Parts: sequence; C-alpha cells; structure tokens
Amino acid sequence: MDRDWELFLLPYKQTVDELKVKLRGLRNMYLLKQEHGPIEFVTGRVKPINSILLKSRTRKISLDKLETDMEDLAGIRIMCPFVEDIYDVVEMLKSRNDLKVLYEKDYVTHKKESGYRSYHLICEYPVQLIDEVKVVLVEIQIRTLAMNFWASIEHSLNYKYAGEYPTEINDRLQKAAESAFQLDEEMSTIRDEIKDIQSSFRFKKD
Ligand code: 0O2
Repeated sequence: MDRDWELFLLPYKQTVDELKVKLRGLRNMYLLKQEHGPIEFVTGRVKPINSILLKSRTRKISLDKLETDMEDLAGIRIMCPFVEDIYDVVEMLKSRNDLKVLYEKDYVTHKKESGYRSYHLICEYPVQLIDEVKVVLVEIQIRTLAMNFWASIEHSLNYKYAGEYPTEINDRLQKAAESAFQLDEEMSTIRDEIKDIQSSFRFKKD
C-alpha cells in the first residue's frame, strides 16, 4: 500500500507536541507552587516508520488498521521521582478533560517477565486539524527514574540481541531490574525527608 507517511503521522506528531507542552506546564506549576512535583521530566515521540513496519509484521497488525490497532503511534513518557508519584500522575491524567483513558496496564505492581516496570495508559486524545477534530490513540508510560534507566538500557540492548539474550546478559538484566526496584523502595522510605530538602532548596534558589 502506498502511504504518505508524513501526512498520516501528522495528527500523532501534533498530539505528542501538544501533550509535551501541557504536561511540562504542569511540572512548572508544581515548581512555582513550591510543592513536591510528581513529574520529573516528560518526553514524547512519534513511532518511527521502521518500528511501525516491524511491529505491524511481528504483531500481525494490518497497515489498514494502524489507527485503531497500534496504540503507541503517539507515545508520551512521564518520569517521576518516586513510585508513589506514579499513582498520583495516573489519577491526575484520568481526571483531565482533554484525555479519555481507555485502559491501563500496571507493570509497576505486575512487572513483565523481562524485568520491565512502568504504568501504561492507553488514551484517546482529540486533536484539532484544519477542518476536523480527529481522535487519536496515545500511549502514556509513567515510570520512576530508576525504571526508566533500566528500560532505556534494556531497550538499546534489545536492538543488538532482538530479545534473544545470552543467559549471562539475561541474568545481569534481571539483577539490574531487581536493583532498580530496591533503589525505588529505598528512596520511598526516605521520601519525606527528600521532599523537605527539595522544597527548602527550591525556596532558597528563588
Ligand atoms: P518502542 O517505541 O520501541 O518503545 P501486549 O500485546 O500488551 O503484551 P504491547 O502492545 O507491545 O504488548 O504493549 P506493552 O507490553 O504495554 O509494550 C508497549 C511498550 O512498552 C513498548 O513499545 C516499550 O516501549 C515498552 N515495553 C514493554 N515491554 C518492555 C520491555 O521488556 N523492555 C523495555 N525496555 N520496554 C518495554 P515498543 O513497541 O517496544 O516500542
């Protein structure tokens, strides 16, 4: 099928751009209010065409059905300081007027076999085009900095090994996932002290 990819992906690019601005704005609002912010940083991307084609082949998603069946053409990632913040961010996103959460995957409580941990929300987002409003799917991944560190490294290794890790590397990845989990646990226990330090630091800076 001949497809104008740039045109097809334009609403997804617009969605990612808009949500990045909106969510980064929230982060700044917390900073201004000198409150503990549950958002550390926000990234976003439109799925690259080669990844779309690869996923459509491996998941047997017809190219005619990308809009409905490939949920992460638009992807947003929200990094949080603490595990507890993930759930606050999820609730905050669920209460927004410009997003409709269709379903969620809690890989924080139920980690994937790989060791991957993150909270995923599959949402509908209405994006204003020239003469119509198009509702597109967007996947929002919410995770801690430690979860993000592990996932980024594992993701780049995946390119090399295509998921078929030698046993030794697999063992190390499992251990690293466990260490990231322990780090999150440890940070949560001293969360209140860190929150105090952060707010007095911001206060002094201003
Ligand atoms: P990208 O853009 O390269 O990251 P399902 O059918 O529900 O089991 P599906 O539809 O792939 O699987 O959804 P899932 O499992 O929620 O995963 C979607 C995305 O989560 C992936 O996108 C990754 O971004 C991330 N993810 C899931 N599992 C892992 C993992 O084991 N390691 C890492 N690093 N990331 C993971 P893609 O398609 O890989 O695309």
